[in-house]
Amino acid sequence: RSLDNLSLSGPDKDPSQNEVDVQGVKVDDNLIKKPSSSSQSSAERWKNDAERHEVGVMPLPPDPNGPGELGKPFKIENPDAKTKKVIDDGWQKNAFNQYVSDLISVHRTLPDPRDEWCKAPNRFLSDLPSTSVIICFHNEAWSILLRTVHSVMDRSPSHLLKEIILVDDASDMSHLQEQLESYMSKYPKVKVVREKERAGLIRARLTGARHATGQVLTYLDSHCECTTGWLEPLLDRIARDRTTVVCPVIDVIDDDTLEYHFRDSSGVNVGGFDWNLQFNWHAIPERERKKHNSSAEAVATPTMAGGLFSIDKDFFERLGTYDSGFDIWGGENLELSFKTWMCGGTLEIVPCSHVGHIFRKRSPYKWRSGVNVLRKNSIRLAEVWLDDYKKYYYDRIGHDLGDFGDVSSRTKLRNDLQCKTFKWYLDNIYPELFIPGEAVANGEVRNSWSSQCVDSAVKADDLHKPVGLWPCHNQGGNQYWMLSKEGEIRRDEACLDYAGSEVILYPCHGSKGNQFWEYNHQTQTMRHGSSRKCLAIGPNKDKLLMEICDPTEKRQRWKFGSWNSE
Ligand code: LR7
Ligand code: MN
Repeated sequence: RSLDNLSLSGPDKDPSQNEVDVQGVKVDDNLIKKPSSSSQSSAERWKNDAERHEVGVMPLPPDPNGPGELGKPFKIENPDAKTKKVIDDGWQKNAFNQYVSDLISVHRTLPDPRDEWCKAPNRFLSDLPSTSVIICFHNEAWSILLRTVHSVMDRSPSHLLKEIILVDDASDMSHLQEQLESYMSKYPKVKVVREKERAGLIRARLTGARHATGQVLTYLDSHCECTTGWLEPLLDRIARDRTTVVCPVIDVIDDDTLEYHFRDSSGVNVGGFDWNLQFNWHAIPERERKKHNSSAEAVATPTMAGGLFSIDKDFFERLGTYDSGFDIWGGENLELSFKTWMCGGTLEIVPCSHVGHIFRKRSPYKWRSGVNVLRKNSIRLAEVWLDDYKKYYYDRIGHDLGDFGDVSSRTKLRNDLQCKTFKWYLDNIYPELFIPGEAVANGEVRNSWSSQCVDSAVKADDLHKPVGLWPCHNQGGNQYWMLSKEGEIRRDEACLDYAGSEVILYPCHGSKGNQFWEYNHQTQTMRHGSSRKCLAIGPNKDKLLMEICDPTEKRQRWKFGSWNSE
């Protein structure tokens, strides 16, 4: 059998016709499973099907009763040793369960996630611009990439989908090198573009944009699934105003079972960021909620997550696309968010549009060695867009900027476009953000007797856990704290909190009580609000304690990095 006479049976074809999808090269016929016969359950059909994975992935034909259909979870129960090894390899390579993905049809069905509001007649303009969908990837799993592409083709109105541009960012996985063109040649709308050398996500996206012929660019990560009606609501917002940049609601596809978790309109979040220049999610603020009659209407968002959005091609160019000095990954989402708002546009999340994304817990691919790529990207971002506020980011990274390259052309762009200030952006678009300059004191919280500093990361995983201690290092990071006017000791949205047992990190609530700390400059003690006890370090210098205040006790003496003038 040669590859040429095998073709994929799309959803338009009758799945019962005995056609088998094979893209593996060294395929033994015995290993190819035929589409399900009614007597066999899908679970049985694929159980311990480890061999299939060793010969490369063959996309499965549609099967209404197959695993993962309707977005349901698929679990491999009690795999034998051989299968377990294949599962582990898949995790290792991709940081998600590739084995499970390989057993789910690349055309699997998903429920329609849309709010009734979205389905009203004439909800969207009838004359919408067409879009080029651009998907960049570096070493993406075959079945995951195909499912992304098919979900676009299967669920986008043909006249709105100008093309799909796959930008291969110098992958070395053999399925991507050897089988991509032959597979995609069956789909005239799909174009494959190759980077000769690793360009990084951001420059790969720019390559995609150069090849695009649609009026609107739509970017997706390479492990996504688009749901019914995802495209029209995005294009509608852009058709009404070319300077509106839009993101779908990003639903979670489970990294282990590939279950599709829908987020209904009431659970929609908007994007923010913290002073590490890291993106984060928030509930829609009241000021924005009040503007809408239905929770399905598009909402303004201060920032975008980065991977999934549509933008008018001309507007993207007017904004100077991305900073091509950004390497590999990161920072580009905030750059585009800030300049969209500051240079005359609007950024929105569109609850009628849902796209699933596999969130990974680690990055599976190689980064450049020897440079902190993300930090360098963020410094370029801060230099160009943050005005004086950049110092708050630099406080976090210990003011060590290193060589971040030349940003003069980006600064010129900002001046030429006469964009508004970052202060305008914070006051008008993101008033919820805590501004470190409004803190009473900031920097390290040092125990004067031991030279230990309060030290904790404040990621979601660190909340509700005891606050740590570490020798003071004077580099910001996990030792950077702020004493707010309200008496909180905080970093971003995490506050030191004491409820009678240990001093922990807790989301700031703004109502004093367990998060209220009162510093006494004379005695250097830090008295806690509700308990009236004082913060101390244990005699072994290894943990925080709360003790009856005693100004003669050296273990209760603390110093803040610096005090802001009042
Ligand atoms: O060198 C590279 N070349 C690439 O083409 C590195 C990565 N890539 C591709 C990669 O194959 C993937 O398709 O770039 C895409 C994004 O990388 P991921 O999926 O490893 O990272 P992520 O999902 O955490 O990425 C989020 O942040 C990135 C950097 O800022 C990009 O903006 C991603 O597009 C973005 N993803 C999303 O917004 C989806 C929702 C995640 C959240 C929050
Ligand atoms: Mn991703």
